[in-house]
Amino acid sequence: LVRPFHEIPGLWKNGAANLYAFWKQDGFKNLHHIMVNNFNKFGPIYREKIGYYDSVNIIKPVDAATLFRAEGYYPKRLRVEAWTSYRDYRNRKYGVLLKDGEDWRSNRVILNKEVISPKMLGNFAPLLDEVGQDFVARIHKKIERSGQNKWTTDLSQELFKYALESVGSVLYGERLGLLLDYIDPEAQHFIDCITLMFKTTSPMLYIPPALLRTLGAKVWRDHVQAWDGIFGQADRCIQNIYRKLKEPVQSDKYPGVLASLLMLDKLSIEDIKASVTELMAGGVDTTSITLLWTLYELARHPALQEELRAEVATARAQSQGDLLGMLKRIPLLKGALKETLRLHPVAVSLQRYITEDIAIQNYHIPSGTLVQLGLFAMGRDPSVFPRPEQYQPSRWLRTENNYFRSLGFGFGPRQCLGRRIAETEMQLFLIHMLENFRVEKQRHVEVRSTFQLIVLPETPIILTIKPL
Ligand code: HEM
Ligand code: 2DC
Repeated sequence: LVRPFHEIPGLWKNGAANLYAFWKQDGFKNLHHIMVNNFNKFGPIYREKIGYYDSVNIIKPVDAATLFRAEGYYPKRLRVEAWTSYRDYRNRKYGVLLKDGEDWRSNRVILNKEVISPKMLGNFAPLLDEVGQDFVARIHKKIERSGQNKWTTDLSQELFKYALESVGSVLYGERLGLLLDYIDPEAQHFIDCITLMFKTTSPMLYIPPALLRTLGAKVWRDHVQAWDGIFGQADRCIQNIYRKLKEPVQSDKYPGVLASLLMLDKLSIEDIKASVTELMAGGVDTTSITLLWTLYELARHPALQEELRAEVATARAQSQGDLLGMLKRIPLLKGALKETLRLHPVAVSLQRYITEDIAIQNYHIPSGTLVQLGLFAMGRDPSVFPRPEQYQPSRWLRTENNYFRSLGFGFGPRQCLGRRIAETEMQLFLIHMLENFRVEKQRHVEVRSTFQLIVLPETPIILTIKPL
């Protein structure tokens, strides 16, 4: 017997009161921890309304499977009003991240071929490999300059540059120059704007941006400034490529995602610009923070670090210079990245508006409901991952146990468009780092995380990098 929707446990009757309680618990920064507490309190399904944000929350892999079966032909996730409001305010088009329905689907199908198709890896990998090589050369230089044969630092700024240089080289087919000694201040400004954009988004998940705009609230003004900086820099990069395409000299080397889309001529220029801007902005904090967490875990697990180094050395030797061949021989390193995203997912949740009635945990859920899979909470649920507190990349090698558990990039046709770029970029980064350096950590204190739309380290992660 399936129980009715209104019997789902949770706090959903008074959105305003819940928003107040949420704010008192510092919820804007702790969404992921609050979700864990809610699952502990209410069980594997609960309903919640905070401000105007009303959802049903689930945590089990089988329930995730039910959710994604009901996502329909045009999967729709939670609309981030702050992001759409900015575009409406500045009269800019939505890219694939914010589009819905047929407009989303027709754009996404074309972008898939140029961005996430496995065929593109042969084009992307050499570009990303070069950036990885330049990164280790830069670190060697920093170590030399320190005069101590090691470098102790918070790597996050370096990783932001690495990530932007990587996504830039794939999108534009040329280097932005972020790993040089003197970098373009506008590129640095772009990086700062992305961080500010994410940070100012989270309060606006619960308080409508239209209201904040009317009130002239600082958070809205900062958000507009951040996106202005992002679009300004992306426009300059796009214009630059657009101008070059009009010149006659052309070579047969891969020209990058943007030039390929322009030459393909299947999307309008405005649509291309909108999605390329989203790809550029989406490609910085996501991969860099995941890499930072991975280095942190490797520093805390020296034996595992050596095991990975050995795997990489074998893969390098066996693949004999074939880059894609090498990437097929590093299952444990891929497991490490999955393990990082399990404990430190970029996205606290995955969400869909379901397009048919379903039953989850024996409750009826009507079509149209926003259902969220608590990704952060699932990664730490001991009934889903035995000994969840332990960082164990080898758990991913037993693929028979992985049913609806590896969801860091989302699922299905609406999953992360940057997934292949991100995976390749992160794998190559770790390969080069492991081949060149040992990463260590001073004191073994647990670094907590904070929610600024994405999950970030709450305090700086200080690592010591030593040449091998
Ligand atoms: C969407 C995670 C890196 C661009 C998403 C989603 C997740 C995600 C969970 C939502 C998927 C869903 O709803 O099923 C990640 C993680 C990354 C990463 C964990 C790295 C560790 C990137 C990069 C780019 C990117 C490097 C750009 C190059 C996008 C875009 C979407 C998206 C454009 C929206 C796709 C759509 O709505 O059709 N990402 N992402 N992401 N991501 Fe990523
Ligand atoms: C944040 O409750 C928490 O990949 C909300 O590269 C629900 C929610 C909705 C959409 C999610 C967002 C969360 C986290 C950040 C995500 C975003 C969809 C895409 C975005 C997961 C879970 C991200 C980081 C994109 C961002 C691209 C953008 C900068 C142009």
